[in-house]
Amino acid sequence: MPQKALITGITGQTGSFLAKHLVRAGYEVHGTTRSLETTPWRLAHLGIAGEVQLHQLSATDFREIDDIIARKFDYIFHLAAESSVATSLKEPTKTVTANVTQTTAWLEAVKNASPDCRFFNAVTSEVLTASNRPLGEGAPCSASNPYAVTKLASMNMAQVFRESFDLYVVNGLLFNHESELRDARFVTGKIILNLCNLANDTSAPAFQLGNVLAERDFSHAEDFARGIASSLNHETSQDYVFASGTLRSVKDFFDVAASQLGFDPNWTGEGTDMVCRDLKSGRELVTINPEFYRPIDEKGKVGNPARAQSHLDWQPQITFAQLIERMIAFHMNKT
Ligand code: F7E
Repeated sequence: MPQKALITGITGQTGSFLAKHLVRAGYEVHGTTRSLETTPWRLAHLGIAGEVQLHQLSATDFREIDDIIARKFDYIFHLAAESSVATSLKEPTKTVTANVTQTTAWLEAVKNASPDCRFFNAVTSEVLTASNRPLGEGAPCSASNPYAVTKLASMNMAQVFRESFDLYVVNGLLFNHESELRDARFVTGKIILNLCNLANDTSAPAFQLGNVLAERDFSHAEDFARGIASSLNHETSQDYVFASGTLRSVKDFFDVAASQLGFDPNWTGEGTDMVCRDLKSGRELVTINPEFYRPIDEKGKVGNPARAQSHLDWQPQITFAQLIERMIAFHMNKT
């Protein structure tokens, strides 16, 4: 009998890579999605749309969870969430429902109906307090936006269920993970989409970014999918940080992408007057719009994935440059 896994949010970026990993490893893979009508384009792109069983689950009403969990899974990977910080600032109440209420509903269902099922909860580096040191699992926590507040609550809830009810529950503290399946709500997807347009269309106007000096610890989501899968196969359940261990600015990401596309990016000005031009053509590539700044954009944080490396034998395999190459290849082949 194959192992049965359920991925909530299977049609998202990380859910899709995880589904592919589990399908290839021989699992029977199920997933929840908000709508069965929209085409799961990421699953189709990865060639596994026909190999997973989808179940509809609303983002606000979780009564269907009892029916879904009655199918008895060995593993549940809970990835469904409102994952954009910018959206959480506009819709905090919806974000609480999607991220806190939904996680609690799943934990409660596991406890009541399927206590042997192993449960992974996707958390975020946003809950870790910035420090000059690389951040591991025991690092102090705090939150500076609604998304982080909800993820901190969801992590605490999962820990309470693990400790109070003896459940196998893992929180994954995921630093930024990007890929060719990233959409333009996130800065990497936005940069690649717009730079590819500029490369394909010499009359395309410059685009706008916010705080390009913000720093993040970027990885490829496919690397995280392998780690997430392994985290439910360890002897004991505990939390894991997944990260590359290297800090880069948004500007670094932009510069590498622009160079890979044949531009020669050159930045001038400061703050919101920063502009990047292509030195070869003199063309303006990007300007800054304060509208895309966050009320609080924390200092860069770098992750320490030592526990995942030693317990799960996990290592990221895709470099920063390869991540960007894959994103560009995907967009250039589409256009
Ligand atoms: O912002 C800056 C922005 O929205 C990255 C999610 O997966 O990782 C992700 O959250 C940085 C921020 O991702 C624009 O101010 C500049 O400093 O791509 P982002 P995020 O907020 O880091 C964490 C770990 C998660 O858990 C989340 O789910 O880029 N930035 N200019 C911009 N950001 C956006 N979106 N758009 C801009 O134009």
